[in-house]
Amino acid sequence: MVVQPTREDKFSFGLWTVGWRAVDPFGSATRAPLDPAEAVHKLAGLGAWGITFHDDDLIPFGSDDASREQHIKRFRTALDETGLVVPMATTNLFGHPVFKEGALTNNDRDIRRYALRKIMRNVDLAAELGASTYVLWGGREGSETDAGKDVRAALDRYREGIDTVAQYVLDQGYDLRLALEPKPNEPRGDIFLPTVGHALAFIATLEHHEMVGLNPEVGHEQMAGLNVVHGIGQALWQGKLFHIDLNGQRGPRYDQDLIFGHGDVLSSFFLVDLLENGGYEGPRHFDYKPLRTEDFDGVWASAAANMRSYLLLRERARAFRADPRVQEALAAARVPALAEPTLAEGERPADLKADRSAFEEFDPDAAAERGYGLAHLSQLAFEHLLGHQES
Ligand code: GLT
Ligand code: MN
Ligand code: MN
Repeated sequence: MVVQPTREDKFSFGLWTVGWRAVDPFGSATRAPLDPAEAVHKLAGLGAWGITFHDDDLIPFGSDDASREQHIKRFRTALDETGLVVPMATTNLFGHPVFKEGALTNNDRDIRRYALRKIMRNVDLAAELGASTYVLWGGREGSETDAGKDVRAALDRYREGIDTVAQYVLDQGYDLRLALEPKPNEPRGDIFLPTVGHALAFIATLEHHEMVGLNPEVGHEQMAGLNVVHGIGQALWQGKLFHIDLNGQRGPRYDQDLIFGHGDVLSSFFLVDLLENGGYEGPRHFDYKPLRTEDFDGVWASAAANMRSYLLLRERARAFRADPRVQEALAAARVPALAEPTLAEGERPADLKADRSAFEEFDPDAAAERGYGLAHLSQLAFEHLLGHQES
């Protein structure tokens, strides 16, 4: 099988991913800056479909209006030359020291107002470039000490901030939806909206909740020790999977941003299976960091690797679903039966109470003897993942 991504696969990359210069808390950059126009050309050449950016990735912080226009123009030209699209954009609300205590939840009101203006300016650019999703990752929204932050007031301000951005989008008539990205920690000791679940609960309180969803990141859920397939499954179930950041992570530790598939492989397999069969039609966006050891050849090899991982996992997931032994095992485990409502149509609680077969005549000990065959089923998944099919 030849593994070659195409535009139809909807693979996209953040400018900050391939452009990461590999500065870490212990060492300086190992790579030179990457020209955004070159990133566009290289990614298009590898078969990617889209590119995303923070305002400051494209236009260095503090640029005057004339050079801002120049940067945008160069980028636009590269997009036109390659046909790459901009499906999503976001704001850097974490890099500059002004955001050290937060952006939308900073204790200082003037900084919160500045953060909103910074978002609004890049929302304009996102709309101009045709983006349909605007991501908000609150990396600096949080604290290291519980003494210095009133959590309830912070959530009031967070809600006010998101409501204000949503209102701005509506007032401008932009065709944009907002996607919040949860993360448990790093760079803050503890970040607000740490998981998919926290973010979903928060969104329900928003004025324009219908236009706000999620951009979950694989590694961020795993940093919290959670099952990312369940988190993303719930986001899908609630109609809130607006976008996704695919990458790899090895359990609860610092944010590794590994190549997709290079963390928990089995979980990546089930995640691809879910995305492909769960009705998600948005971008397959990679938010990873090329290893610090790599030169630019390694950067492009790693960008290609993300797409290859996805395509290979998709292939394996398809083979898994198509295998008659798997279908048999799924039926034996009664997986399809879970789709059947527990109560009959029109059945009331009183009817259930009157159904003697459900309780008085039900034999729990006999029912407890049924096996589900999950050892067999999960081994079939594992073997398909390894490319093995019993002949
Ligand atoms: C930052 C973070 C990512 C977010 C980006 C969006 S920036 O690199 O680690 O997870 O998706 O702001
Ligand atoms: Mn990350
Ligand atoms: Mn991310």
